[in-house]
Amino acid sequence: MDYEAITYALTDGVAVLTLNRPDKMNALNTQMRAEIAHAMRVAGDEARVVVITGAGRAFCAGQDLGDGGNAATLNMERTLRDEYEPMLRRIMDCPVPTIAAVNGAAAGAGANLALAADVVIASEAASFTQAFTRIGLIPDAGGTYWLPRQVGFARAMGAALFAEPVSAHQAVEWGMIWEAVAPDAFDAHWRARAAKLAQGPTVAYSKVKEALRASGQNDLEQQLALEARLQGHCGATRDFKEGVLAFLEKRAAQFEGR
Ligand code: T3D
Repeated sequence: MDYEAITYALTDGVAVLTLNRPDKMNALNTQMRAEIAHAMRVAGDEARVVVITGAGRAFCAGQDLGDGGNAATLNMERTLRDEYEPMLRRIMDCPVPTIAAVNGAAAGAGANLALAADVVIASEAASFTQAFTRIGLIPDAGGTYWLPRQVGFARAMGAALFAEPVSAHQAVEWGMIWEAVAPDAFDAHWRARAAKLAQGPTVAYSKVKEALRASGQNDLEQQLALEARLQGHCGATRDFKEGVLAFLEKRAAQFEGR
């Protein structure tokens, strides 16, 4: 597939998917959603980590409000079901770690696209805005799922009702994202984070994701059973053997990702 609304590059196991409509603050249109879903599938097959970032000064301004005709004729239920959901599922179900490298404003569905990634690293220039009620909508693209789980009910409700930008530092403080980095160090920082994950025990990372994402639905008994099953799988990998050997030999492990 030739991409128009994103760019995609794979280097040393790191797939970088860049939202690439900078003149529209990387707002999501039908084309971009399809391309993200496609690129996530490709990356899940060939990369050891996937980074989603934005070109220009914004990460993503959410739905392209000029796309698909006027507001009165939009079928938002269909768009969310047939376009947003498949895109978000590709991100959440990706077998390798995903990083949202949020370079600037993340608004509406753009904020919630970032929250669908496993790790969110933000520039201090970034902000997260549940902009939806400003235009008479509710948070979508997973926002009503992620927010209360990540930041608690009171903050989720306040963020949704007031629709004010949440700074990168506040987002860290709230537990919404992993870290905020000075703008001049941001690029090198997320690249180093991605490189570290690309050289790590890929099978274990995939099972970490499976276990943590299942924990919201499971009771303790189910979760302990899941951990035992997944650990059994990890224990059979070459990376586990290498990890233990490297520890005993007091050297850095050389993980192969299998
Ligand atoms: O269809 C459905 O299924 C519904 C789904 C809805 C999901 C949603 O995401 S609803 C929420 C949509 N998003 C927003 O309401 C956010 C709108 N944008 C902003 O709040 C701001 O643009 C930003 C905070 C992202 C950035 O602000 P700033 O001051 O840095 O830039 P700007 O001047 O506002 O925008 C620059 C250009 O990008 C401008 O175009 P122009 O005047 O230079 O030609 C602006 O119109 C355009 N732009 C920004 N956001 C969008 C957009 N164009 C289309 N859609 C956008 N969402």
